[in-house]
Amino acid sequence: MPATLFARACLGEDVERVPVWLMRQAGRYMPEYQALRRRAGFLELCRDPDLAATATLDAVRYLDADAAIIFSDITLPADAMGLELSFVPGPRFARSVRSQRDVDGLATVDPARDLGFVLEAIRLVRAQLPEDRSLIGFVGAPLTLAGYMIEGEPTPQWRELKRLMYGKPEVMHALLDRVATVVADHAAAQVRAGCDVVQLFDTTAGELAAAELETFAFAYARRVVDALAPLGAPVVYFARRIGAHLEAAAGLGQQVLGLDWSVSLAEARRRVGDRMALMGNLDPAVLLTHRDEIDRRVRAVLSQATGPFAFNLGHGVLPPTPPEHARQVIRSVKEHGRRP
Ligand code: 1CP
Repeated sequence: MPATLFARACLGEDVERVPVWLMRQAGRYMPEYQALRRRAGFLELCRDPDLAATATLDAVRYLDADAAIIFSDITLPADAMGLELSFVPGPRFARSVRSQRDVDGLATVDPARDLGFVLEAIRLVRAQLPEDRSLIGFVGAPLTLAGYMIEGEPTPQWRELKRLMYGKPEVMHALLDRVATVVADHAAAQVRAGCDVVQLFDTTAGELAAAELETFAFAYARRVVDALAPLGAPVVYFARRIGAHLEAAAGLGQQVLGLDWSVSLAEARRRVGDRMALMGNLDPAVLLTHRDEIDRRVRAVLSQATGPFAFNLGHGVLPPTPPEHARQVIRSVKEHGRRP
């Protein structure tokens, strides 16, 4: 199968148009998704390959995006490790991990056995997705997934994560080591099942103090990138609020650095050099305005983007976004993102 527009941009090739997809493109802003959710809970959707494939395909078809992203969640591998996940409506684990005993009690994960529903959904999507669209597999980066496992649920300040990191660094490393193995295996299995690009979500990395980033975030993300390298699928490393550490965040061996709106693409390009592909970074709140404003802001992002680039939002589509506005982003990028 020839590489898609998005995969080629990820690999740093000159492409005829800037490719575009949207983080959380299969989510609550879409009426089709809301209809699926009336039939099934979020976890049921994730665990039913037919429904997960439908959610994935509905979004890419509605938007006419250059990539589909498999409908799943970063927290599922932690459920497979035995933490018992529920969504209420955000993720919550019945148990959290705060001691060496807790780490020792984590189950080992075989992706085919324990997360086979994700792999089956990938195969179903692949069978129906046009060949010129990418199918993106994803995992949480070790720090971000470990953060949820320590806290048990999303928290604003990640206090338990930091208490463990500063207070018992050896336990933190033991946990990150286990998580890195699980997410690397899961990501590799997604590529083997049919994904041609992998995204590593390190949403929480930007919360760490500068002195801790390399040791607790980047070193483990690099392990996942290294494990994927032999498979040949480009890897996007996405982090939030990482503007102060762009050079380091670009140095994980990945092909693409995904950015939020806290740093301009022009500055990012100056600091990471010409070769690394960038992805981002429109503020998703722009989609709450109106179509002319969206078009103007898309052009502003495009005008800053030199070198290998894929358009995205700086974080997920917000649930109150009018669906037509999400579609406007794609349309504007296709109209204004042609390159000579
Ligand atoms: O229907 C619902 O109420 C569930 C909403 C929802 C959806 C659609 C959640 C809950 N997760 C998802 C799917 C999801 N999650 C995708 C699917 C594909 C797509 O992008 O279309 C992806 C890539 C994720 C990744 C994810 N989940 C991240 C990393 C990226 C990010 O948004 O920061 C994180 C941190 C999660 C955890 C999570 N899942 C859901 C919630 C509410 C949370 C907590 C964090 C948050 O509020 O975003």
